[in-house]
Amino acid sequence: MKKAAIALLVLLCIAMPLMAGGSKESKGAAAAAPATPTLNEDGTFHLPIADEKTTFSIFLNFNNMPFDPNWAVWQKLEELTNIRFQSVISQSNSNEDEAFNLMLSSGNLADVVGYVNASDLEKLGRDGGLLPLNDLIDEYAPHIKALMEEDPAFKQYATSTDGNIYFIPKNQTLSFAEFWFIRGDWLEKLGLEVPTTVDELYDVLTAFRNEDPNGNGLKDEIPLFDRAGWKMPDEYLYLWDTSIEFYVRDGKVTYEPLEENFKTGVRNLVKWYQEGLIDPEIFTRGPKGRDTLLASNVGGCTHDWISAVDYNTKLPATIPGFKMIGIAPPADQNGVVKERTMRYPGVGWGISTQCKDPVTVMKFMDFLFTEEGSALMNWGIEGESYFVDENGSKQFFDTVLKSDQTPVGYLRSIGALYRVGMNQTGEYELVSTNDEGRAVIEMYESHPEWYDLTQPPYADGELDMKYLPEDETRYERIMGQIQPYVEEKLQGWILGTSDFDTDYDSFVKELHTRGIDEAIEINQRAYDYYIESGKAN
Ligand SMILES: [Ca+2]
Repeated sequence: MKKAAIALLVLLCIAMPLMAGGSKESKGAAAAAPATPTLNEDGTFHLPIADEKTTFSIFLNFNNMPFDPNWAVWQKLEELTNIRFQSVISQSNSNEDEAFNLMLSSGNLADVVGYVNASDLEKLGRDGGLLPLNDLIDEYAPHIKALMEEDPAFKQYATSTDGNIYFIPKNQTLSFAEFWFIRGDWLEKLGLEVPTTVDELYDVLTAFRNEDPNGNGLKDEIPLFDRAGWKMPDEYLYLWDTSIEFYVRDGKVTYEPLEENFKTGVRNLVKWYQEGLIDPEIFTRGPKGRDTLLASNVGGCTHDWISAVDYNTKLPATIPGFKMIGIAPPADQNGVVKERTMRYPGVGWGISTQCKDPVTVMKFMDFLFTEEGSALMNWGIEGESYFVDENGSKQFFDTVLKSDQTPVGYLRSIGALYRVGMNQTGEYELVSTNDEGRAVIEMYESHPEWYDLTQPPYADGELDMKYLPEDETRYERIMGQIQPYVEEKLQGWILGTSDFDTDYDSFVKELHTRGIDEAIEINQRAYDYYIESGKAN
C-alpha cells in the first residue's frame, strides 16, 4: 500500500487514454487469434511455442534486479520456446516504484507487466491496462487452470474483486517464511540458554552487548539487527505482538498503533535501542546489512529467511566456531508464541492490453507451470546448477551450495526463482540449506499453532487484502496520509528525537484526524470479503 499512492495519482492521469486505446479491442483480438492448442495430442507441451523467434517487452524489477533476458535460465527458456523478453527497464535501474510510475505516466505499457504489489496490478487491470486473463487461461493455460481448480487459495489470490484475473501469481507450497536466529556459539561462550521469551531475549542481548562474545576486547557487538529494517521498521514490534499495521483480532480489524500492545512494544523498543541492543543503523543499513554484520563478527540475533544459516558454511573459516542457530519465536509479554510471517501466493505477472499476441504469452506463462518449466525456475539448468541422482532426486552442485552468494542468491543470479507466475516448490530451500537450516524448518513446520491462519497473508509486514474498487482509491488516499506519518513518528521515538509518552495522545488524535477510522472500516470490508471469497471457493 505504501507505494501505491504515487502510482495511483499517475494512473488517474492516464487511465482515460488507456481505456480508450486498448482493452476491448485487444480482448477481441485475443479471442479471435488463430492459435494452435498449448498441448500436443499426447498431452505433452507443444514446443516451441512460437514458430519463429518472438520478442515481447517486459516490465519486471524484482529485489532491485531488472529482468535480464541473458540470465541462463531465460536463455534456456528462449531456446525451448522461441520466446524472448526484452526488459523496458535499464539494468542500472534500482527503483521499482519509480520505474513503474514512469511507465504508467508514459502511457506505453510493456507487453508483460509484473509488479511488487498485487493491488496495483489489479488497479492497472481495472483501468484497462492489463487484460483479464480468465478466458485465456481457460483456453491456453491447462496447467494454470488445473492448479486453480486444485488450489482455491491460489485462485482466490489471483482473482480481483471484480472477478477478473489480471495476473498469474507465484504459487508457494510451504507455509514457513522467516525464522528467529541467534549466534549459538556466543550463547555457549557466555554460558547462556536459548531465550524463550521476550524478557529472556532482552537478557541475552544485553549480555551480547556487555560481555564481548566476539572476544576482540571491544564493545562492538550489534546484538539485534535486521536487513529488512529499511522497509519493515516495525519488525521487532512483533516481539510484543504489535506493529504499525492492521491486524485482525477475533474477526475484527484493528489498527495496532491504537492498541495497548503498541505502547508496550514501542516503550521497549525505545529502551532496547537506547541501551544499544538494536543496530543503531537499523533504518538505513539496507539489504546488505546481514552480510556486513555477520562477516565482521558483530551481529548477534535476527529475524530472517532460512538463508541466514548459510553463513554457517561460509564463515567458520574466518570466524572459528561461527554458528547461527534457529530458535522458536520468543513468547511475547502475554506468554504467547507467534510467528507473523508466512508464505502465501505471491505477486506474479500479467499481460498488458497493448500486447499484440497475448495467446503466445499465455502459453509461455503456462509453460512455467509444467514440470520442465518448474525445474528450470526452481533448480536452474540441469548439468550446470543441478543433477539428478541415482534415486531420481534433484541435487544442487556445489556451484550453488557453496556459492559466494547464498544458494538462493546464486539461483536468482541465473534468473531462477524470479518474481513471475510459477510454482515455487520450496524443495530448493530444504536441499540447499544445511543441517541447522533443516532443523529450524522442521521446528517451525511442526508448530502450526505458531501461525495464525485466520490472518490474511502478511506480506512484507502488511496484511495483503483485496479492496473493493470503490474503496481502494479512498483507502490509499487515507493511508498515504497515515503511513508515512506513523513511520516517521516511530523512527523519531526509537532514535530519541521525540518522546513516545509525551507524543502518544496527540499522535492518536492525529490518526483520527487523518481518517484512520474510515481506513479501519474499509479494511473490515476487505477482510469480510476475504473470508467470504475463501468460503465461496
Ligand atoms: Ca566485541
